Amino acid sequence: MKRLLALLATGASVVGLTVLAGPPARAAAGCTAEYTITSQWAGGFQAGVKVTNLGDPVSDWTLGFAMPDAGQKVVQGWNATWSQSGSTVTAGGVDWNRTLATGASADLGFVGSFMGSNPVPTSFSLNGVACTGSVTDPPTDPPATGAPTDVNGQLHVCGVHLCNQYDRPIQLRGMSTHGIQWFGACYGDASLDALADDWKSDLLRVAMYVQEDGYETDPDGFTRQVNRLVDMAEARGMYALIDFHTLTPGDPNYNLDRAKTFFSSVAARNANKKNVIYEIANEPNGVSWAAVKNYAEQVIPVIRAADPDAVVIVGTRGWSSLGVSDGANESEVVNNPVNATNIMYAFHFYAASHKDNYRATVSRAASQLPLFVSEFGTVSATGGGAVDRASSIAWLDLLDQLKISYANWTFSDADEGSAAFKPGTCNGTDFSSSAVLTESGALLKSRISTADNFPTS
Ligand code: IDC
Repeated sequence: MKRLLALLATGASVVGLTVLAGPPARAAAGCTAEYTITSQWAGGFQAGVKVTNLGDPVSDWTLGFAMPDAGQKVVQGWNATWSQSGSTVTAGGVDWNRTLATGASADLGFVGSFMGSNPVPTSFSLNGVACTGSVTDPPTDPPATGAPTDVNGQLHVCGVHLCNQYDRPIQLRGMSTHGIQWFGACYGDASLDALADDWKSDLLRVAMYVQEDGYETDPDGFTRQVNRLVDMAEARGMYALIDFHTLTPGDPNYNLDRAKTFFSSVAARNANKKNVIYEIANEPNGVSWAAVKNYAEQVIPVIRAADPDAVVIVGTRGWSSLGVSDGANESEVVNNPVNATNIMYAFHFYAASHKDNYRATVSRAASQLPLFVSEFGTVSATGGGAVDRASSIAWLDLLDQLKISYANWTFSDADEGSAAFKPGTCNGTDFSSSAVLTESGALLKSRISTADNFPTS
């Protein structure tokens, strides 16, 4: 069952209303609702609502609001059970956000039909009590023109979001290389032109394996290759995510000295660039969060000493699953965060293997931790098998809704389902036609190449 999607036919009347217990009689109540139109097109729009409970904790909730025009309909919503009667919209909590502590928020969203001339709903209420505070108007900025790095400049973390030079949340959408020790032929001028110009990718993740014939075999050579790709991304206006691709062994401390050597070098060399983000450990596995945190707290100061203002991404337990693949969850990070600022936590998923419970974790964790999906696949966790379209789309919709940045595994012609190009493509010169794309590549290109929505003020 797709718990994230509550489908409503356009024009439906009340469907699936949850019966709700309101707050106890004299309980303090109150809320804020932040409404943001995340994108719009002819005939429709997508909106997010962040509702924050300002009153006593609630164990169940209903959000109500009025569409400004009864012609506006919720077509498909997520992270709540949605219904609509006339212009009145009702959203009820679902398993993973039903309980809201004082000060806690739930992020919901929906696709609506027909924008109308007045796009801002009114009369937000939580369990019948009117919400005060901000209702965010849709962004009035003209669509930003220019390359992603030109529009956004130096990035930083603000709250749980990745923010641009205007201190506004943004989402970066892009692709990860495969192991650069194997697929160098895929990262030349022509393929990166296609990534920037045709795919309109915002970022390139540079996956530098440490083992498996990677960095440990030739530190200087791999450092040069990474720097070359940083420059190629910069020349095309894309962010570059430098991924220290630890995988086996899973304890990043095994590579601590290598990490210090590598990051002190690349951070010094790229300190003045605005397009670099550092990812210090791809996928810790078979290791405790405490050990990962210890590693991070030794590597981050090395980066800061050379490049003080760059965003750093920290891998998480259980192959960067926030611990879920080890039977844990995000609370171990929430309760024991890395002692550093301007950092985000990695969350990785493979859509055919990781579904509702992983999405529920991300939905929950996203209001507490800055998350960056620095790697994900549309297939199984082996990197192969069939594309799981439904799960991939549910994931991508959720990431868009939450403004979580992502990089897809892989921008390569590897002979496996996760690769974007058909085998042999990187020996040729065509990286632009649809003929060279796999099913995964076609899906990702269609998602990444849509217009960005970067605020400019
Ligand atoms: C896979 C590659 C595959 C390679 C294998 C071992 O797709 O060609 O043989 O690594 O190096 C990850 C890892 C990523 C994996 C990917 C798919 O970060 O290195 O790539 N995956 O298995 N985590 C979950 C899945």
